[in-house]
Amino acid sequence: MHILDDLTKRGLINQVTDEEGLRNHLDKNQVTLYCGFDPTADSLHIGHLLPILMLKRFQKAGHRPIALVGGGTGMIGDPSGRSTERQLNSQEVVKGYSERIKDQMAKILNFDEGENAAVARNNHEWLSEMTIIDFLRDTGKHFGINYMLAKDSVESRIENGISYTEFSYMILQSLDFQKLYEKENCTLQLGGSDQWGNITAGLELLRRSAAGEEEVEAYGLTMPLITKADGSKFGKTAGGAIWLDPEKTSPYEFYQFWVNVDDRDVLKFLHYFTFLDFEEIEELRKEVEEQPEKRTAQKRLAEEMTKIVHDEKALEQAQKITEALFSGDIKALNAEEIEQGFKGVPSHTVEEEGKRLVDLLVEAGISSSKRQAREDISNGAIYINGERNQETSHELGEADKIEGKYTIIRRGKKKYFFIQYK
Ligand code: 545
Repeated sequence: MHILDDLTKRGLINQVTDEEGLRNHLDKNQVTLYCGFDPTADSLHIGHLLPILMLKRFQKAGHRPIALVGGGTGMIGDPSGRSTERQLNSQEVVKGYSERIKDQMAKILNFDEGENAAVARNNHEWLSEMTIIDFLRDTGKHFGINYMLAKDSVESRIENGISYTEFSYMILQSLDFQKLYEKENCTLQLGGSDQWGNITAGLELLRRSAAGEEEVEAYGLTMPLITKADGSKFGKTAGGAIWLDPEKTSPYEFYQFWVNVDDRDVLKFLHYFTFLDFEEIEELRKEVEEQPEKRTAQKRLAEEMTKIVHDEKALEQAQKITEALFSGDIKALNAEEIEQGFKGVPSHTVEEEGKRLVDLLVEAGISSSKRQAREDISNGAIYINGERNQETSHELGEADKIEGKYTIIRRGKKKYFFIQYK
């Protein structure tokens, strides 16, 4: 299937500057394409996955993706899709973020193999070298003020105010396209729908600066904004954003995010985010219709996503934690798995050795009083690392610690508490 037909069928195309032209162009050439990511945070989150996977889809189809980190543009700030001026970060902060983001992309894209290996670029390389005089004479001349004022990103900010800094941003992104077009023969830029204005500004610069000298063939393509059936924002949970960095969102939490996707969204997300073929997605559609309670489609989505962003091992671990939490068999987990699985549950630190269980239950807020604690224990409501303990005189010892570090107390069916030691 033609890559554009595949993308259309998956619902991944929002706008293309010239679909027929791009189709022919892709048929005739190994196309070099790019998408840019400004280092505005120390990690990408799942909202950035779609464009990275899009680059990968083109790579799988034989084309050559460039992942551009905006070490230069990240110093300026894109006004697109924002109602207020950005806070500027220092050069060191932007540099640190840039490296981390590049490493994250390298985990998903193939940077080192084959003739169409993905390429990493950082626009700090050329933007930082440019002089203000060259910028205004060679590039600024091609941008009419009326054209710039009519862009959504600027127009929507006129009332609340926009600095000259952010106003100039589209010219910098355009310069990148020009640079990559000239140096890397890059002829396609991708982005989310918020990037349409910047992408078309770049195409405009390519044409104007070439004026008459050559026929410029280059294209822009944007992806849709990800929406959810319940109207809430995609990728945000009560605990915040779902990050790609395993230190910020553990692979278990990441896996769980996808397992919990609404039935009404799961097919769309399978199309958007996975490389599963349409036949398999069709099978999963039947599962959602016939046996939604099994969550087969969600589990498949969670599996694919955890493998793509983390790895096979992280997936197995996430599944193991899920299983242990479901069956209550906490002893099956090691300390690191305990950390992943119980992040966010109420926690308590025990200061001294030989603590009595009754006292711990009260101190940790598990039972409301000593009397209640004794009752909970003798009633069989208290579990230590998944095993019921009905001994009211029990003292916590080494045998109750997982790898000498943690104890998981459960009260009733599923109220968990995380105990650490000093
Ligand atoms: C810079 C220089 C270029 C081309 C593009 C850029 C970046 C672009 C932009 N993109 C967004 C972004 O978000 C922060 C990511 C890292 C924490 O601002 N001007 O950098 C997002 N982008 C991916 C998609 C997007 C967009 O990285 O395009 O739509 C989100 O899905 O918002 O030469």
